[in-house]
Formats: sequence, structure tokens, C-alpha cells
Amino acid sequence: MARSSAWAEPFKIKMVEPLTMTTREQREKAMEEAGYNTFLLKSEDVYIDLLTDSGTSAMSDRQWAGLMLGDEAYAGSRNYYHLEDAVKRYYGYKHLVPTHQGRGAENILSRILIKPGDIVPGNMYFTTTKLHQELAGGTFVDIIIDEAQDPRSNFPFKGNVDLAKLERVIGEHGAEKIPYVSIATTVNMAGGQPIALANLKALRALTARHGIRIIHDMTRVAENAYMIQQLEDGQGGRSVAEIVKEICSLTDGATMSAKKDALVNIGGFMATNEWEVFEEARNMVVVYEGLHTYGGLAGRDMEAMAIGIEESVQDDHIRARVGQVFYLGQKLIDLGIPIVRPMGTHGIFLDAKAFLPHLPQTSFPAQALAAELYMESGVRAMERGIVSAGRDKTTGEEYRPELELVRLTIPRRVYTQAHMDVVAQSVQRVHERRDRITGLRMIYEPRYLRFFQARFEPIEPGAADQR
Ligand code: P61
Repeated sequence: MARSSAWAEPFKIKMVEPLTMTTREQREKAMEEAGYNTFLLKSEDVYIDLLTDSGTSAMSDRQWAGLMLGDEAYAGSRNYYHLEDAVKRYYGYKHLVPTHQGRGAENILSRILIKPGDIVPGNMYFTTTKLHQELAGGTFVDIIIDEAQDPRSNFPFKGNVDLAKLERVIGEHGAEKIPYVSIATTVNMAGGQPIALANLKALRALTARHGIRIIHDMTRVAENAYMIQQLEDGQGGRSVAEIVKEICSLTDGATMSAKKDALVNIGGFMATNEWEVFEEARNMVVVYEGLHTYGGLAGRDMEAMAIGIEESVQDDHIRARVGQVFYLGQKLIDLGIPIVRPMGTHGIFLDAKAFLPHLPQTSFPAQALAAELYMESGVRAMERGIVSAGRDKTTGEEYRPELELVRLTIPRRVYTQAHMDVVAQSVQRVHERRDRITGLRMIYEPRYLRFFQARFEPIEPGAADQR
């Protein structure tokens, strides 16, 4: 049971951006032109945009004011030092290297820590994180608990690591082949699921025995901390800020996409407690991002990030943020729509296998469902299934992930409860005519992160390849 129920937004709205409504005919045309891939739609053809919570949140008046305080010096910008202070104060990491966004940090960190042939265990893959691990010569191994693969399991901490799985990986490959364990708070691909503090502590103890680092993908750490506060024994009396800091203290370094939790439209960083890793990262950032005091960002971006970090760990903010997501989730549950349980903190994930049981995974049910939802109402969602999982880097075989999901991702501080009602109604309408939805065929497949730019065409009803 959640400890707090009231979640009214702790802000009022000062500026609005009009939305565009379209007709069904216009949307069908737009979807066809986009190759049935919601990433390829033009934003002006979208009504309610739940593609992602990345870079799509609304900044506060303090953040906008911060933009005006940008110190656009090439070197040593005052905003860099503000950001460094915020990272130390709220997350506790010693050294900071700003980057243009999360994957910039992943690139640098993977190149520094991973050698060809290394193994990187983690609590489920994330697309960009795993790709950078592979490009550096590593192999990702999933050590998340089995419950994470089951959309119906109500286990509250599906982001937990299965320590026995990790022990087996260490036994098989040896600790010297494992540069770090990669831990995400929360786990995006599992449906926005948190890891428990107790599990992270046990992981810390185990990795310490073997001299293995923990690297923290802290993209949604405040949301994870909120779930710990709400659900974990003994944590209810603590603030989200305290829990965030403790999570970080159990790890050795981090990569951050500040476009999520930290409430900015662009930005990220790499942080570490190790001086040698920091030195190497400062060497590398100048090759790939920019000088070590701006890392591809403008001074104003760093200022907005420093302020956003502080806002992101406030209890009233995070309660309202997650409260809104759960509001949508509960509506869908009440309508009998199959969603991943428990509800995620940054979005609600439709279980496309259960929604469209007549479609085989080879006809891309989640991709097809996201396309249908857009054509129904102009709500844009994202596929998180077989298309996102891509191919095995050595065999070239397509992965067949257990989870075949459509993510309805909620930007922070952007939409209202009425928008959530419209979304729920749109999903319901698609659900009512689900039997008539046919799958898709992929007609263009890019080499890296194929889901972003792949193109599809509908399989005609009754066609032979509806295997
Ligand atoms: C998202 F379809 N996430 O959820 P960057 N770690 C984690 C993320 O969620 C994340 C990054 C690292 C996005 C954007 C996105 O397959 C996709 O700042 C837990 O985006 O470089 C990003 O951070 C990378 C969407 C990324 C995707 C990859 O919508």
C-alpha cells in the first residue's frame, strides 16, 4: 500500500503551449508516411505526446530565470561550478564531467572501464547503455530477478538484482573480467521498476568482496527513491533526498541523463569517486563532447540542470509526478487493460502480448499497437519489445524479449489529469477493436538502435505471414 495518496501538483501553470488536434484521416496519412514508427512522426501531428519523458518536462520559473544567468565562457563557466555543487550536495559523487546527454556519458565511461572480452552484468539492458558497452568490446549479461520478466508479477521491487545470478557470472568468468556491475534506478525496460535499498546494500557487500565496482545509471533515481520511501520497510520516515543520497553512496560512479529526473530539456553527466577514472574522463570528454567544464552544454543548460536537480528530489514534486502516472495506470486497470504490474514511475506500460494475443512476436505487436493508438486519437507512445531489443551482436539473430510493451511515458509537469482521462479512453477504444488489429512487417532496418528509424508496413488481414 502506498503511504501517501494526495498528489495535487505543487505548482500552478504560468505559460501554456497550444496542442494540435487532427482528424483520423490526417493521422492515418501521417502514420503511413512515418513508416508506422512513432519516432518518425512530426511532433506537430501529435496531440498528446507520451513518446518519452526525456527532455520533454516543463522547467520551473526558477530554471527559466537560471537560463538568463548563463555564463557562456569557453572555460570555467560559473554554471559548471553550480552544477558541481548540486551533484556533490544531492548525489554525493566526488568528481563530475558534464556531457550533452546520457549516452555521451555512457560512451566515455564504457571506453574507460571496459576492455574487449569483458563482461558487464546489469539489472536489465538499456538500449544505449548496452550498445556503448558492446562498442567498447564488452558483453552485457542480465542479472535482474526473474519477476522482472513477468508483466503480471506484483513484486514491488522488480528492479532487484538476483545475487545468485551474479555469483554465477563471477564464478564463470572471474571478477577480473567484470569491470563493473551496471545498476539502473529505476529499470526502464522492465516497465519503470525500482530496486530496493536492501538489495542494493546486499549487492554492494557482494561486489566489495570481489573488488568489483557498481556503476549507477541514475537517470530516474529520485523516482526510485520515492518508491523505496513508499514501500520499503523502515524507509517511510525518510525524505526522498536522503534516500537518493544513500543510493548514490552505495555506488562508485554514475551516468546520468538529466533530461528525465533532473527536469531539463538537454544535458547529462558522468560522475565518479575515483580520481584516475575522472582524469581519464577529462581527457576523453574533450575528444567527444567539449571542454571538461561544459561537456557539450551551454552555460545556461548547466544552470538549469543544477536547479532541476534540487527540484527533482523534493518530496512534494516527486509525489505529484508519480501520483499522476499512477492515476493513469489505475484508470487503465479499472478498464481491464493489460498493463505491467506494479505500475512504473515514469510511465504505464501496456502488455502488448496480452493486448493482442492473436499476433506473433514476429509481426511486432507492440509496434502495431503504438501505431493504432496514434491513429485512434493522436496519442503518441513508444514500442519497447522485439524492435527495441534488436539483434545479438555476434550471431545477428533477433532477440525475442519476454516483455513486448508499449510505453505511455508521462513528461513531468506538462499534462493534466484531463489529458490522462483522454489517454485512458483512447486506449480503451483500441482495446475494444483489438481483434481487428493486424501486425506489421519491417521494410527498413537500420544498423544501430534500429527502433529509432526502422520503417514498417501493415500486414493485410489474413495474409500468410501472420505466423
Ligand atoms: C527514454 F527509445 N531514455 O526513456 P540520453 N539510461 C536510461 C535512459 O532511460 C536513457 C539513457 C540512459 C530515453 C531516451 C531514449 O532506446 C531509447 O540522454 C535509463 O537519451 O542519451 C534514455 O540517455 C540515455 C529513448 C533513449 C529510446 C534510448 O525515452
